[in-house]
Amino acid sequence: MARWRNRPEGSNWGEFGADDQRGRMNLLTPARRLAAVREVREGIVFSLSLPLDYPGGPGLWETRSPPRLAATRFANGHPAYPYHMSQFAKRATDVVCDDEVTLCLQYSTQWDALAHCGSEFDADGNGVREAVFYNGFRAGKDIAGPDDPGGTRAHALGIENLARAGVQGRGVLIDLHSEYGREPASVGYDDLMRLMDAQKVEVEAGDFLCVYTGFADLVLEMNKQPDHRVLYRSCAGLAGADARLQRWIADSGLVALCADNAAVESTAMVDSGAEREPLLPLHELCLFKLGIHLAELWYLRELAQWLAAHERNRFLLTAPPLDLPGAVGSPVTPLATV
Ligand code: UVW
Repeated sequence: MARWRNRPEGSNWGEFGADDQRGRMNLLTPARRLAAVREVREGIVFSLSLPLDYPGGPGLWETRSPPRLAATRFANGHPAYPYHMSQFAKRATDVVCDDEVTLCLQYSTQWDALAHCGSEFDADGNGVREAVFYNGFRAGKDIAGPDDPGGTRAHALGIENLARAGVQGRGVLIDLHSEYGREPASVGYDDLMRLMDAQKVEVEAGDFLCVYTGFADLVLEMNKQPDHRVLYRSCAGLAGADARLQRWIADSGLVALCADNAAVESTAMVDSGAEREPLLPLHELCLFKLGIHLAELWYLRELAQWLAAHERNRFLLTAPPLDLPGAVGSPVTPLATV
């Protein structure tokens, strides 16, 4: 049975197949990967991750807390940290440590899976809005919460779909920090096009657009004592509610938007006068309507500086998430090779 009768206006549901769970990653073809590899000229690599215990303290979203490491334990409760192999084989000299982590998957440098954000939308055309995700997958059944049968798990649209798509392609960097510094700015279509023109940035189908705002640099400077009031009034974000920006994202063929800020888009809610509307319109457009993955809190400063100094803005990006079936996000250690 079809999963939906109505699809949201401006969405591409069904266009990559009725059961598609990869979204725009379908545009990341072998030809696009070869084009990405051709951007490697120096063999210099940049790690685009923050240490995963940043920002430090309570996360930028209330529900996210820093990673907690602990020793794994034997059945008798003894910690395996360190354990002397001589306990098992008298002559052995090995000393081994084993640990585990409680990790909020979107606390720090991360990918959002398509299961991360859906919307209240009447997909079955019965006049009632239900919680639904990209390509019509349903909350409660396909994306199950703690009170649903079997417990919390994205049975569809989980991060494993991105991991298995092979996240390696051409990154293209736009530098908003050079224009706005740390002033809060909501960057709409006109400003983005002006800056892309000035920086000679061209985005083609299959590209990963990386947005450098300086936000993660500020996070690092706060040295694990993040001042949320300052952070939420600093640096640029995309103006997610700008209809022309939305159209450009839809038409550009980009496969992902990756930023060094907390949400890619600016988080001040825009009131259009509609009775109901999304708080995060770019999340709605990308994750829910178009199957475009979002990535946040990447560390882009050194890459941005190197690219600017060499009058370049393209590179090979390698950024697979964890293949953790059923998760709605993942930490990532992206690499840019120039
Ligand atoms: C939310 O949208 C709540 O989180 P993120 O910006 O990490 O995707």
